[in-house]
Amino acid sequence: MENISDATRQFIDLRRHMWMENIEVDLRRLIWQIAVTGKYISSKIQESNRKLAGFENIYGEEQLALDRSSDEIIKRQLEFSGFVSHYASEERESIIQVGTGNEKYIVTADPLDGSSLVETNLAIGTIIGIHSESIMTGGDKSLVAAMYITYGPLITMIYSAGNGTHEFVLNREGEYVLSEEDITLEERGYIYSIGGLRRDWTREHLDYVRDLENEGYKLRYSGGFVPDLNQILIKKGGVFTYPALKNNPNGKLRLIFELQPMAFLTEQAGGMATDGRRRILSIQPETLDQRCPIYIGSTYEVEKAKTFLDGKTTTI
Ligand code: AFP
Repeated sequence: MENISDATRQFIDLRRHMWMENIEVDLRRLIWQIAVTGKYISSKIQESNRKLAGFENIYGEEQLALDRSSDEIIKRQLEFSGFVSHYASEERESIIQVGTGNEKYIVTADPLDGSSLVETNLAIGTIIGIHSESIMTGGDKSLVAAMYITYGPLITMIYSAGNGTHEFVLNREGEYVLSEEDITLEERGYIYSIGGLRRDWTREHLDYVRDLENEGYKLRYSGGFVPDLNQILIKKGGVFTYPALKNNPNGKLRLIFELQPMAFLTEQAGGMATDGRRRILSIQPETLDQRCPIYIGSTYEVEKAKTFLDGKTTTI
């Protein structure tokens, strides 16, 4: 969309922006319906008690009541959507039918990523993928849109339907208004956000991190994928990585629920997302809960990782 003045920009809400972007009407409505769940989930976070729910999610992790209630909020919204046939959630063992089964879209969600941070009052988020076909075919084939909602000092929502990545902020009136259009990463940045324990890193990854440190990169890591990547998008550069570990070659983050949507948004912002070698969106999932190493952010840092992981570059 042609450059718009800041004065005009603040009056462009999410629905108007998607209309101006000529996004297909059912997809516009679905993105808006999902964005609205951010308000309900935010209310849950505000009122949440600090007790654990006492039940486990399918990965055997103790989960907060918030994970479950956030998942239920999204599921209920999708059941009444009219555009969604199936829903797959990080909090559920299998994909579930939420419509008649003939609707246009399949939605994936990490309903509340970083929920272990709630008690520390750090920012957390919801990650959404919107697919037009089976979610087991790979992001390049199935993903038509992606979004995340960040619950921080402000509630912000970033979406892409394949024509750039755009940020909205939830205002006092409860409307998502455009705050940044066509987010575009620089070729490189100066932030690195690195997960996993140093002692568990491979030699190649350790050499990569040391090289970034020698170049003066600043460490920014909160333990929440959504705010940690959001910082890189909003600061226009840098890299987030949760690598393959010595004792866990697939790392920690989930390909379908976390990495595919974030890779879609980052590529739409001119960045890259790989497992160290392959584009995330080119990887065909083998299982619903498949984990995958991730290097995501501006091109310089992600391409640099590949040279280290291929053993072509080392720090002597
Ligand atoms: P939780 O959802 O269990 O808090 O995990 C958050 C997360 O999946 C992702 O958001 C972070 O980037 C990553 O785990 C942090 O993992 P570490 O705690 O091992 O650093």
